[in-house]
Amino acid sequence: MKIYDTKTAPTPRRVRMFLAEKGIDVEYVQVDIVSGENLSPEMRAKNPLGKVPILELDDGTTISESTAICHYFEALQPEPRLLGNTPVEIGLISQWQQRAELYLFMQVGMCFQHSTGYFKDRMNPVPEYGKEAGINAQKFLHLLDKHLAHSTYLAGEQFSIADITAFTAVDFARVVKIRIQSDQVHLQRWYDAVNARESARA
Ligand SMILES: N[C@@H](CCC(=O)N[C@@H](CS)C(=O)NCC(=O)O)C(=O)O
Repeated sequence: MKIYDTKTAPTPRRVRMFLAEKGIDVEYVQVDIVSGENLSPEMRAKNPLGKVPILELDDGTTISESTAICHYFEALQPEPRLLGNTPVEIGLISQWQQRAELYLFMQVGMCFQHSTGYFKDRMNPVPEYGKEAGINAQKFLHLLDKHLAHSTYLAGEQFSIADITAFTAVDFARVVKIRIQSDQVHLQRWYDAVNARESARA
């Protein structure tokens, strides 16, 4: 199996970090998204949306969408569990994963794409939308800081996929000058703990 990856992009990093937590080694094939290699007919045959990451199995099956790839690997090798074990864990992790995805990761991504014009060769950037998305991301960081005052990780005492999604979003947010504020001490404590994990280097 192999994963089509872009080392500098935040979404594929989520999968690399997930696999590093599980100790799973996979062959990575680098795709140059700046030049649009991801939009070639060959890559669109693997993912019609023309996005990375893409997991390609030995029988040719392709799975894209980073969380779907993570679900595949959790089923293949359940331990250490990053999607939860008990019904309550699964529910809470899924809740925080979706919140981190929709209200943080996506907002940071929209802020980046619409305020920098990085992909202006393939989309129509709307700077006002980018600005609003950045404000939304900052609001969610504020909410997370309050939540993390009484929770070790996003979904409780257990590190999970939700932490990976939020952590990679916070790191990438620096590109658009969104940073953890000096008074967000609980968020900073959580960030430092996740950043100290070996998987954060993946
Ligand atoms: N929802 C998708 C998002 C994938 C995505 O947007 N990937 C970006 C890199 S972070 C990409 O391939 N961008 C290239 C482009 O839009 O042309 C996932 O979770 O995998």
